[in-house]
Amino acid sequence: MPPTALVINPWITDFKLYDEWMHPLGLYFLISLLRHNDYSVYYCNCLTRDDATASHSDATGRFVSTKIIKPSIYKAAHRYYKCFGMPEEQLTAYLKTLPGIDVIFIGSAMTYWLPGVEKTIRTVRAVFPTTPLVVGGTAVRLMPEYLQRIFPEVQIFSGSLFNPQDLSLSGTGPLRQLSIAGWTPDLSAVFSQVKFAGHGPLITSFGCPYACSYCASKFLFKRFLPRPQEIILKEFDALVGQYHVDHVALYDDALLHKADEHLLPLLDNIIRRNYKISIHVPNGMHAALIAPAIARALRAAGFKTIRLGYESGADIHKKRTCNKADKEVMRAAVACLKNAGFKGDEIGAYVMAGLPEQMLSEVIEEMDFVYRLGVFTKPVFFSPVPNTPLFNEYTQQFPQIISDPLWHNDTFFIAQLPGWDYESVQKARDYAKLLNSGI
Ligand code: B12
Ligand code: SF4
Repeated sequence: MPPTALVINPWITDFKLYDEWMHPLGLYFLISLLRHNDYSVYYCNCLTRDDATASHSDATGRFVSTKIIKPSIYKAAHRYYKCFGMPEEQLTAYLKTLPGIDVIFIGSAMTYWLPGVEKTIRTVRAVFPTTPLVVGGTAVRLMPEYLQRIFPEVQIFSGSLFNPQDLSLSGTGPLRQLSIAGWTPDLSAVFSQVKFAGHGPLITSFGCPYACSYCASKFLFKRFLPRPQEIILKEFDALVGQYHVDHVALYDDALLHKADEHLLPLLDNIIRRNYKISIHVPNGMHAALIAPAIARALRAAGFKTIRLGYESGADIHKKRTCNKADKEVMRAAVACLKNAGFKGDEIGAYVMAGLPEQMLSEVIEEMDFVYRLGVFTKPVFFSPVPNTPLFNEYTQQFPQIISDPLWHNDTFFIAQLPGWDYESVQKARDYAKLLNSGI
């Protein structure tokens, strides 16, 4: 009998959550590795979509959710706090249908969603009290000690599956027995276990050569690593051809890095396939790397959502971040995209709020600038991410961020900064909405 594993995408606890092409990509790689090691895998996605809310134009939508008690530190926020995903009884009932399970794996994403992981572990433990349980993913990589303190018997995996050393150093538990020898991290076969809500994920590279002060990319992936083209295309063909996904989201940190060697040849192949699908890039792209040939290829390949990482054009903040894009660079990038045929409402620029000493008036100015470019303004409220320089800087002012992941919540943290409160955050949100209605 092959060993059996249960892989769970946990609940998310937050004020808001919208399914803009969300997938637990790390768990898909884990399933691929488990299958390579002859495991028979059960996959449970707690994040059930509310089908009635699906958008026909881009397959985004809401998740099923339940209002829950707000943690006391959030009491000043006049918003509901929710648990996103299937009701607890549904998960328990599902778990009870399973045969003997040898090992359980649970993922994690944002650090401030860790209470959702905690709730998932408790629910799973009520049905499987002694089965070995491993938790991995971005949040535990960034903050391994938080769950370990609550669940000393759970194995916390703070490494990468692609690194054999991380697996071999992971104690004596089930991970140590997994072998990556001969493993091709190819998700096309794993997709048979995914229930798609009209959209699918694709990642063409890991890591990023830049080092923005607010971003953990360098900590999570030491260097930029493109994936083999034939595997990406195999996954793309599976998503579109086999699973009839009309919307594909790209998860790369640095999609345009070395585009001549990597993205452009890939897009050539995608264009040749002539699929009638839309491609979305929810992460900010590097505006400085948008060139006419790239913009034309993105257009021809069916890209419909383009996001540019602008953050702030103000000198004081540019120096403190990584000077990704100034106003001139943004103007040139938007002109290039528009010349290639993109409309203003297909392009968005991320404007960051919550940088040290930044005031609402500056954020409003940045938004006005983006509006004048004729593209959507996408405000991003700073989330302090462990193992980043800006996180370290903020620990002087807010030592709580070291041990309490709830402090990292993008809705909460900014309201604690001098000059900001929940009202000013709402003003920024409303202002962006107003500007966007004119695009
Ligand atoms: C794609 C992405 C998004 C996407 C979608 C994410 C999704 N899952 O659906 C979008 C654009 C929606 C997004 C949004 C945001 N994001 Co984001 N995002 C990412 C990004 C670039 C990649 C994540 C990913 O899929 N990587 C690829 C997979 C393969 O890697 P992985 O999950 O780590 O998995 C590996 C291992 O961890 C392991 N593994 C994974 N799971 C498990 C489980 C087990 C059991 C085991 C053993 C192993 C294992 O296996 C994999 C291979 O080694 C990361 C940065 C990064 N480089 O990781 C930021 C990142 C996670 N995001 C971040 C932030 C700040 C945000 C936003 C808050 C930004 C904002 N202020 O608006 C929003 C909020 C999201 C929301 N919905 O409210 C932060 C984290 C913040 C935090 N405090 O935790 C990150 C780290 C970027 C950063 N700034 O440093 N994001
Ligand atoms: S914010 Fe973007 S450009 Fe900066 S380090 Fe992170 S992934 Fe790279």
